[in-house]
Amino acid sequence: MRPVTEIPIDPSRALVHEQGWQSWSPSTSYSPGTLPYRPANDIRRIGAWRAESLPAPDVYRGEGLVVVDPGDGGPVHVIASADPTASVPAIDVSIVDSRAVVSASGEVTDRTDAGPGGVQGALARWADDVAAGLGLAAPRPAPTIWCSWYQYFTKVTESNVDDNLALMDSLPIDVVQVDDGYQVEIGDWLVPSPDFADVPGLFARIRDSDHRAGIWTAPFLVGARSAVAADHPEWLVRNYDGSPVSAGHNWNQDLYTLDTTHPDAAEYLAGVYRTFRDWGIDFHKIDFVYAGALFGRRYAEVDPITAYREALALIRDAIGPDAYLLGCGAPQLPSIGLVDAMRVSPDIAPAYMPADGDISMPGQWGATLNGISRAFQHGRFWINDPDCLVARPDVERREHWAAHVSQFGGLRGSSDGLDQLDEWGLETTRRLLSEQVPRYFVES
Ligand code: 9PG
Repeated sequence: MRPVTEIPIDPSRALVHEQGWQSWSPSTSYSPGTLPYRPANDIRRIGAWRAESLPAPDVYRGEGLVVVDPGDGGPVHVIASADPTASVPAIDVSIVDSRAVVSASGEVTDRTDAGPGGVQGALARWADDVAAGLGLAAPRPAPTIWCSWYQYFTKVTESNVDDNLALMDSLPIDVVQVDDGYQVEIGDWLVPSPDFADVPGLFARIRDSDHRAGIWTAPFLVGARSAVAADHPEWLVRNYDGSPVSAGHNWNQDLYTLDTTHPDAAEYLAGVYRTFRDWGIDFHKIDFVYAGALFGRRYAEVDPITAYREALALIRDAIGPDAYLLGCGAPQLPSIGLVDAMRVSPDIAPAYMPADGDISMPGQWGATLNGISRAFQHGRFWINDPDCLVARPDVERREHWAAHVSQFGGLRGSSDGLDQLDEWGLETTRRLLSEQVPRYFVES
């Protein structure tokens, strides 16, 4: 780490803001003395944190971006990667007496901002400049969606989707998005699970019912059990000892990374999305995409963030310019300019707090913190997705979650089994999907 600056602060009023690496990574502002959220174990770190090691527990770390509000009336400092879409240095802030001591692992800029709105106002003005520098157009408005995940999870069946299709006539839903569970394995996207007799037929029925068709994939993950892993070991990103790079562990298996710089792997992935396009799918939730930016040895000698951005361009090319692209589990800054919408939070859950206190895991508390902290991104980099509304009676404190979605939801989605909704749930779903979404959540 190299020294960047030392900022005098009033420790009783100062705030330090950490930007987390990807959608699920904790991202919030802290008062000095409050310990920042950290991963519960090393396997979680692989997905949620960029850096290969973490600083001491009382050191704040942003990935590519931190903000220090000194709390003494002086200007707010936005300390960010000098080139946010190309490199994401770790930026650490230690509080030493009445100073914030900032260091970074790469080149950063220290921008002082005396404008209104505190941390979020300063971030909004920084984001305006980043977007202008890249020549970004205003994001296109998001469609409303129904998503299968938060009711059925991986147990979803073809008839679950049909049953919900039959119940949505009174709701303003544009896209029916089938989430994880239609496929037999992670990586084998065109092989259906036994619970889906006819995947293209299902998407045809979705379209016949006057909805757009949406699908979930995790394009850069290869499950250890998949046919892709067995048939094409040469398509995996490798460590320098030759072992496959770990992209984490989920679905009871180890996860590896598809090397999209390998021409055959790239052709395979493009073929998957061209097939989906032939099936009439024009909404894509691409998930766990942090995997495409992991460190490792690739076929082409490009840095991981370049590999990631080229892989997103490859997907965009295959899905077509008009398809709507939602990033999830996605590195935030390296995705700027490449997605229409971005999940800015960990997963919502019926439970308010995550089971083990790791707020990168499902729960409303972490989702709410991130949705607030990343409000400045909305309208500048993309449309913010705070995660779906869940409004059925077994959702803890459901009024709070609905209020959050109403205030910070750019992409509006419903993810209940519609037969589970009582009158409040149905009314709230209808209202939140109908609301006009503002261009910005934070004015600059
Ligand atoms: C499908 C889901 C849903 C959801 C996504 C993502 O192991 N993990 O750390 C972990 C984190 C998030 C997660 C799953 C596992 O959820 O955010 O909306 O699409 O995948 O599997």
